[in-house]
Amino acid sequence: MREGRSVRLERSPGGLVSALDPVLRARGGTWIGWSGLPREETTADAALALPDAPGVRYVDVPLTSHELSAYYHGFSNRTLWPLFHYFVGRTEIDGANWRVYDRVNERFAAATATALGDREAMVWIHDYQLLRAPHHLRRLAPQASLAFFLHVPFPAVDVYRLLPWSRELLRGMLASDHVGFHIHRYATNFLDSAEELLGCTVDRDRQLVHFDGRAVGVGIHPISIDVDEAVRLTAQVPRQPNATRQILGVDRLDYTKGVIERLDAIERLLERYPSYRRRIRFTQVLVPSREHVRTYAELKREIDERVGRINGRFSEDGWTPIRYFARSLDRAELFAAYRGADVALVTPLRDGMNLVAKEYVMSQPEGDGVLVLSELAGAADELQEALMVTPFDPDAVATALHRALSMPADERRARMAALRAHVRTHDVHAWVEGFLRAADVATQRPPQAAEPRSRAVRGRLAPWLAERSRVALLLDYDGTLTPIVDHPDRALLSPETRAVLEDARRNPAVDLILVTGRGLDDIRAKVDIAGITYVASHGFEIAGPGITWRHGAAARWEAVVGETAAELEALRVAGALVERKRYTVAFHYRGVDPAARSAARAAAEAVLRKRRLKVTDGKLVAEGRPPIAWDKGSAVLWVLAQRHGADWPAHLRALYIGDDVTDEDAFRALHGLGRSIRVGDPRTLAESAADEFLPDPDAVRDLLRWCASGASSGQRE
Ligand code: GDG
Repeated sequence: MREGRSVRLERSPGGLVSALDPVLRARGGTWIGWSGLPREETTADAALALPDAPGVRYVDVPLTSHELSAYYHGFSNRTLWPLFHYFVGRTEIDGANWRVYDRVNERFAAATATALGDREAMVWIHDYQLLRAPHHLRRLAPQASLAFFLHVPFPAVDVYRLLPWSRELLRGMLASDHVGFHIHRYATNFLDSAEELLGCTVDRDRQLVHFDGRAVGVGIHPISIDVDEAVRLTAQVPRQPNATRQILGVDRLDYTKGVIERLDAIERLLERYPSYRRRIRFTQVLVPSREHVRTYAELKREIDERVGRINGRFSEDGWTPIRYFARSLDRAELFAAYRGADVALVTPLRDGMNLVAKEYVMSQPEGDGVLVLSELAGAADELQEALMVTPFDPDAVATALHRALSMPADERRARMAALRAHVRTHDVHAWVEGFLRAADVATQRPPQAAEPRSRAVRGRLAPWLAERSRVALLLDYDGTLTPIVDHPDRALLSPETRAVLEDARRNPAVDLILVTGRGLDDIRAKVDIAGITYVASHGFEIAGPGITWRHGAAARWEAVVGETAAELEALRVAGALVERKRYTVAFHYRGVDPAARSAARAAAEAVLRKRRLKVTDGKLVAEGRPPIAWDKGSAVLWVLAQRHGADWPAHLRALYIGDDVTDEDAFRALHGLGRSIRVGDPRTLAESAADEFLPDPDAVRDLLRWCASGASSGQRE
């Protein structure tokens, strides 16, 4: 809340805050979030505190209005929210919003890393606005244990995969040690997605996903309410018998909550059962929410009109069927409304959990109220004694309402007693404890070694490889077959890797192709194994059995490249190394003092650009190459067609392994045609088109040994 230009803390409505606030107060901790106001309108306060919660620190992550609109109103609320609730038609796809979302998630992770320092604390990340935060935080604070809870549904894989960024978001969540959902169905959907979209090995008995060398726990933790608060607030309300039977709906303004459909059901009830006229009243509390999103303003207008129309149609002297509060009530007023309701109508079209249903149950100590509940709310899994309805059908809801209003007292009390017993023993404290216990177990699980990682990749590749009799292994050199070292001359094959390559070379079912940014003479001298094909100089020169080829246009740049190399050398940057190749020139700044690296890189880039060379960044190397639309991807497709015919995919599998951004061109070119593996840690890579990941050159060698030995016989694991 604004107070002048500073921020005053205020409790906001909504399930999450209602659930966590009491817990954080009881245990102490730091709450990291956004204040609710754009950065431009506030002065920054490092950490805030509430007078009645001295043990809790609140850290504000400021967001500009642009970020707010792209990250929060945009990607969170117009992309993820509708899709996760199965409103596919309302889902907006906008790459710019996605990029801001990821960046803001990174900022939340950075603020968390700062708050953590080097403490090994647990970080509990909440909800769909922060799906990428675990990914960034694992990199920034590797010592922390990360737990994630999703408050909304996780949709079925066929819906989830409509998102162009489904894989990045999954990787984001899987960077956690433990991921929690409200109900079994969401957890199953998540496991299905990890398996299908990322090819993860999933252990369904133990609810584990093997990802990135770790086993990520997946748990079912249905959120609940502060039962003590509910009991206390209920006790403050005197019980008054109602002359008019009261029906109540309480929702945040949202199309997922089914308010329009609910109003239709009320109308249907009054049409079909005229005897209820003058005898019932429906009260709808609608808490304002997301008013900046256009569709919410439209929904509000539609609800206003619908209430007006129904009241206009049925009102009689001294009686209107619908009472409507389009505002937030305070907690006491809210519980007074619950307490006085004979029927609670909780009919979301889709809802992660729905806490209103549980609050209503705890407001009925005499057990006389009836809960009508949508079977599409997560709460339906637990609150099975409610009257279940399918919320899209106003007739069915009207029928259920009639049944609720005419239900005998014995049935009402039996149902309510069972519901109350469940909620009383499954309150928010039980939720937090259950979640934290599961997260602790997940954190203590030992990490998996690199060897099983290559085994998992092998397991996924085996059936695919088995479908063809031959395989082309397309291998990058530096960082893939050899570790990255200080000087390119010192990057040599280990005897083990050399032996594996020689074995592969001898296997007639394997075609070995090396793909490198190095010049042809250089790579040939380093590898020196007869019968290998070399795609050198980023594809500008290719040679091997039966092929000697150079890119014609590239040859015309040789002189420019030479002059550029001389100019880079003339910069005389201490510690830098200029590697002059035939068609490209590389400026290595690994040896430069870290503080001076970015200036050194900028100076080199300026020279390269002046010469009109295309600049690509590798691992502490900036490379200039001719501005020709030809890269490792185009070269690889060309060489495969040369060696195996234009129809090569019909009889050959192509497997590309690389570690660098320039390899991404090949990953993209081969996408769907072959498979690709990127060497590195997917948590620290911005984006990759690779199908699989391996941690380091040792794991690559391990995989190659398996390919080299089994390819001809087809006897793979
Ligand atoms: C998300 C998921 C999931 C309501 N009106 C007032 C008011 N409230 C409080 C209620 C309740 C909370 O807001 C609403 O919780 P819900 O669970 O119904 O819904 P979402 O806000 O959509 O929350 C949901 C939840 O996260 C928790 O995981 O259940 O599925 O969508 O606690 O009491 N509070 C006050 N005045 C009101 O007028 N003070």
